[in-house]
Amino acid sequence: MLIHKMKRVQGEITVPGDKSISHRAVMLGALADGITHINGFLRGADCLSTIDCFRKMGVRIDDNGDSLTVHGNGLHGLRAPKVTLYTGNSGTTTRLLCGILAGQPFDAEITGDASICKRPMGRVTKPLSLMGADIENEYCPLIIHGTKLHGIDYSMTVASAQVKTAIILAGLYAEGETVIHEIEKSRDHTELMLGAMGADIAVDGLTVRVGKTDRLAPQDVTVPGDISSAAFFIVLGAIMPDSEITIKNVGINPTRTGIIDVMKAMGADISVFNERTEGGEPTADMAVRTSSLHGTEIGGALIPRLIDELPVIAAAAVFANGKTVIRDAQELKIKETNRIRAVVDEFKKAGVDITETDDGMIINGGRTIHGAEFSTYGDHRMAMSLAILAQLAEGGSTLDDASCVDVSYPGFFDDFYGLEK
Ligand code: SPQ
Repeated sequence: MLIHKMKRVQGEITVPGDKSISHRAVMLGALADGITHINGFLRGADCLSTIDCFRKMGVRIDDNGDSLTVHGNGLHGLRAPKVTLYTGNSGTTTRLLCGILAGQPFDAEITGDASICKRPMGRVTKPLSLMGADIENEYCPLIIHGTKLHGIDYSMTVASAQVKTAIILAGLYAEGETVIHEIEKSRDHTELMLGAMGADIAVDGLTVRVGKTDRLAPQDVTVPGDISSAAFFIVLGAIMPDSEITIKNVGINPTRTGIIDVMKAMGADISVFNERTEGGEPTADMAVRTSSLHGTEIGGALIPRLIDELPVIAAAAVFANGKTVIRDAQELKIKETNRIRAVVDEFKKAGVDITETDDGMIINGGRTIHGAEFSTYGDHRMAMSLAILAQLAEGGSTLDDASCVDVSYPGFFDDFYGLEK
């Protein structure tokens, strides 16, 4: 795909629903006693994989166009799937399903696409096995022999919401209390949703406690726009000349807003307004204007708050004066692709002064770059980040495969080019 270069961008957009919240709304709705209506659900390929897996376990899910209706079977109402559960490209579906399936009275097999089959599942299967789970393999296909579980006191070794959530979900079925200690605070959508549904769950700083739960009360969910999708427009609006973009209805859960903190630290002109709470999640509108950016340092507790935004933040750093250092981001190596290697290799093609490090990258920004023939590695976030990088490159650029944006943002290029003025 040829990337069209825009002169300036102006206007208002609404990004699709939050991917993490959409997954959780379907999963927890399926386990609730009764009906859950989900508004603003993300119809991206990953969330459609989640729907498909639960339908295969006997859960009725109706797509009404503007909303989704999940007819929950209750915590003990899932049925043994007759076929392998296929999770596509979705790490969230794969890992969270492990937590749910570990305590069921049936066996199930899970697998996904080529990228999923390379992503480590041991980070989830190991703590689950401490709870008594019986799971074959550390890479997909996983064979889960459902069994009785017991609570554990577990100190996490990685900052990961997927690992935390898998243990929490298994904890709903486990005898006794399950206690999880996080290294850094990761996204807490599961805890918020389960709390609202009456689960036995309590959060104290970095510690989450879950007790065996008999019943989840259905709660209608309004999914806010995904800040990980808004991130592309936050960076675009800041780097393009004579530009201003308003992004409506974006989730601003503090476990997700690292992108705003970092872009502001780099000098971006961003305002966040109309702050409100929708469906238990903080939500707001935001506006971003052409900005003069400078380099920054990103690491530590900030990383889980912006992990998925690092490729596009790297693009912002290319157009910022001075040096940007990203550290403590080794988790990027096990995403849809190795996002450290992919960013470094692709940005180098455009002449960016960028160096790969063990846990991140160093970018010397503010220099002229040129267009290139970019590879997306089938990674949605790489495709969208490269489309933004190419905007200020001299000459044309192409993407080898842009269709992967459908994983989290179907219609991305329509919204993107719709802002051209
Ligand atoms: O679902 P998947 O494929 O893992 O998606 C990604 C993404 O870029 O969309 C990561 F590749 O987001 C993860 C995120 O990185 C979604 C997620 C969640 O919903 O719980 C948590 C993060 O992963 P992790 O491993 O840090 O918990």
